[in-house]
Amino acid sequence: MPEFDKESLQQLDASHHLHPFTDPHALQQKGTRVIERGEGVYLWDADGHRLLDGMAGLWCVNLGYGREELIEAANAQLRRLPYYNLFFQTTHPPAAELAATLAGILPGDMQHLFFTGSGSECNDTVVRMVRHFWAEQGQLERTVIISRHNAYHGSTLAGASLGGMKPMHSQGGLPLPDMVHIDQPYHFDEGQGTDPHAFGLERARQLEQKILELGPERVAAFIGEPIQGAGGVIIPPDSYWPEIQRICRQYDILLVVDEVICGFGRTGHWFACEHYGLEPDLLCMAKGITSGYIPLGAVAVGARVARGLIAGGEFFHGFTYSGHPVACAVAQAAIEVMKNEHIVERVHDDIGPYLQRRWASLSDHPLVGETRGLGLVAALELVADKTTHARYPEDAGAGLVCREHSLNVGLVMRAVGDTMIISPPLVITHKQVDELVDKARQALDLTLHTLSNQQGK
Ligand code: PXG
Repeated sequence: MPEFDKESLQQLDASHHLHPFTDPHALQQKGTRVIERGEGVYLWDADGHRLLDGMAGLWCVNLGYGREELIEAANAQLRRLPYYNLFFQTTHPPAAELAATLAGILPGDMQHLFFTGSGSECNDTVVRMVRHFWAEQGQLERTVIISRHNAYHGSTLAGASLGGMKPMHSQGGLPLPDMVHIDQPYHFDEGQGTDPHAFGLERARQLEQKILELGPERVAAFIGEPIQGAGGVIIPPDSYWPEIQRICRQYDILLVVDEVICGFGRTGHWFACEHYGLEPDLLCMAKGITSGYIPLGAVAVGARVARGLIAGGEFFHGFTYSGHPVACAVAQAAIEVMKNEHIVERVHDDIGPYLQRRWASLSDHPLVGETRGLGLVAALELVADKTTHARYPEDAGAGLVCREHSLNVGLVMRAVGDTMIISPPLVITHKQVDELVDKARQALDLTLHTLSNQQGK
């Protein structure tokens, strides 16, 4: 049992801790859930309840909890060199070796890495990098970055601005100048009744319209998550990404893919741009790079931009913890485990298709309007009417009701509005997938019951 008293811990937390993305009033009323330990794909809370972690922490604990290889790598590096910086013509073995390892698994011509501490820092780095790149090419006007509504690119000023989350923009006067948004390729919510292929093309061609509206000479880059994660696991129609790539090439706009969630095996490839056949100029990664055990991010830079940056002299940018040796050592160990255990192949050929087949079986449930997924990420849409796909009224809070029931039956499943999403550790077994899907169905049954009672009142 835990070596702390749950109530006093909650009290300390309530008195002193400001939580990320949390309504403090709701938190005060309900109290915090205290997560105490993890093993494999399971978590235990302070009351001893076991939860199947269907979200791999926050889309990151891809190798599950308690991996000795990662813990040992951190310990060994902490003893040898717990910190040194990479500024002023210095390097250390973990950073140099990890850069080379990443260059070996990255697709296309991405052979250079810039290390950061998080996904948000990656996206801030991208903004500074692409503007610096174009300035060095003599194209000082190319400063605009085009993104999508409902994208998530982090919480720093540039990350939140590139992101397309309206509630985030409404706090603090965002987005920053020269960051603009086009519509997302969310067929279920925004393309009902249309052909998905045509819808994908229409959404991609909004990029072309925006470029022409702004003037191609003003546009530096387009950024997108291959699959939008925090926005609700939005998987674009197959026509979408090739058209985006075509438009970027035609107007000489840099293509940036944010693989903070999709990278490191989530979709059955090292990086999801391989699934979509994309050849990005820049690629952001974080989360799964260390399996979430310790913070680390990296921006991979393709040959053209790398050449420009190297020719451009000093880039006045960097973080104290860029390429932190302990984080790099853990990432190296995580990648080794992934290679030794053929995790990417397993997601592609075995456990990914199995999860998708089992997840799709939920589509017969009266509450489910659609199931979708790829590899080990999946979503389902909660609807009031299976035929028309009409949603429940917003104040019914269907997604939150379902999330609550899911936790109560022992499954961490997240709600984005009325979309339920999962992104379990990549090491999940077939039996655990069965458990996940069974628990999701129980949660759906209980949700239907709650919502029917609510409506009856
Ligand atoms: N890009 C993407 C695609 C992300 O998903 C970030 C950047 C920012 O990474 P950092 O490491 O700075 O958090 C993310 C982060 C959610 C949720 O509610 C998702 C993220 C973060 C917090 C909450 O699903 N993704």
